[in-house]
Amino acid sequence: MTVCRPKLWKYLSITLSFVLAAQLLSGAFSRKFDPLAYVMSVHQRIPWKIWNESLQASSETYQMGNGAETSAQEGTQDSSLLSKEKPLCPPVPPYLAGRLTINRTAPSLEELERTHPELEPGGRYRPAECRARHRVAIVIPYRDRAQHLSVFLFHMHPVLQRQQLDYDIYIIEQAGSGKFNRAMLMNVGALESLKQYPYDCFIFHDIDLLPEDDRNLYTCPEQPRHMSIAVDTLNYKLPYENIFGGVSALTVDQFKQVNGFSNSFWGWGGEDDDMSHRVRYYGFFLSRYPAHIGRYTMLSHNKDAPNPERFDKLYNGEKRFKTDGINSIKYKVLDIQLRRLFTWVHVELYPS
Ligand SMILES: *[C@@H]1O[C@H](CO)[C@@H](O)[C@H](O)[C@H]1NC(C)=O
Ligand SMILES: [Mn+2]
Repeated sequence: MTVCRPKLWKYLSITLSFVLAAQLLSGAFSRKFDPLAYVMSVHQRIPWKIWNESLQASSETYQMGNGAETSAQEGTQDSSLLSKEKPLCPPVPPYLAGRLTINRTAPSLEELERTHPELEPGGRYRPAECRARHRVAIVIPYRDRAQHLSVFLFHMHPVLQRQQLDYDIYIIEQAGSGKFNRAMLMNVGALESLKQYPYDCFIFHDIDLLPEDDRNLYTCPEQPRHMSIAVDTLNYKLPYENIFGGVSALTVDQFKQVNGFSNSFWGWGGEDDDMSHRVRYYGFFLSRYPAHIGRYTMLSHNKDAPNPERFDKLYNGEKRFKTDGINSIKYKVLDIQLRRLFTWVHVELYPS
């Protein structure tokens, strides 16, 4: 007995440590990987963190940092004379205001045009002081919302300019009085904007949503980014986890990989959830800024009748991802105008 006891302890401790190790390992593997939490913890916190730092940084440090960055970038980036003269813009713009007040009484479009001499024809803007890091097409599906248009432009141009983006706003207006097809209009906006300029990404934007915080950066996302997280009319709460409607950002490559939006959602609803499926089906995941940054005010309007077919379309959507999208869209551009504050695309949509 006395000889056995140390052996018994040895066996016991070995067995125990095996059990413990196995438990730890299985625990690590069985825990569900939550890509959203991952992005929030690693990538999406970065803008907020740098913002805190940039609050303390003076404009001199911003310029110094910038100069160093440019000299390293030169030669590898494009070699045009213009881009060599300008430093690359800082990762976090120094002009941000943080929380914004929403002004729902905008001047008329004519008046607004006079206050934006900095815009090139078609509403194009690039920062004068530096080379933008992101070329962004803001794509807005549109019909019968003249009262929202001026409020939106009044609010958005200053925000996007403080964010030092190379951007343009595309108002994609559906012709006729047939059922509205938001998703097709966004496909058209993406395709038509790329004919004009080599954008890096698209931000698909409902015209009735206004960001309440300019730290909500309209930059190109690493993973498809849902931006309208906390909307005032929804008590600033995310209604469900995989929502992708309202305001969302995709790079040109991501958009092409998922074949754009479905063309088969006529009437209100469903197309954004279909896009959410597409994005995850093709191996991307949804990213989001923190909820206190992704806040929006929604302008009021009469709600359209929901499309009763949307659930069926959603349910069998996966079968159509490869055949229903930018590779099958049918539309005709009736007019395209470079207006002072935006590029206007008037388009007729056809079922495909
Ligand atoms: C909202 O904008 C209008 C038009 O520019 C201006 O007259 C008004 O003072 C603004 N209201 C507030 C509360 O800032
Ligand atoms: Mn709406």
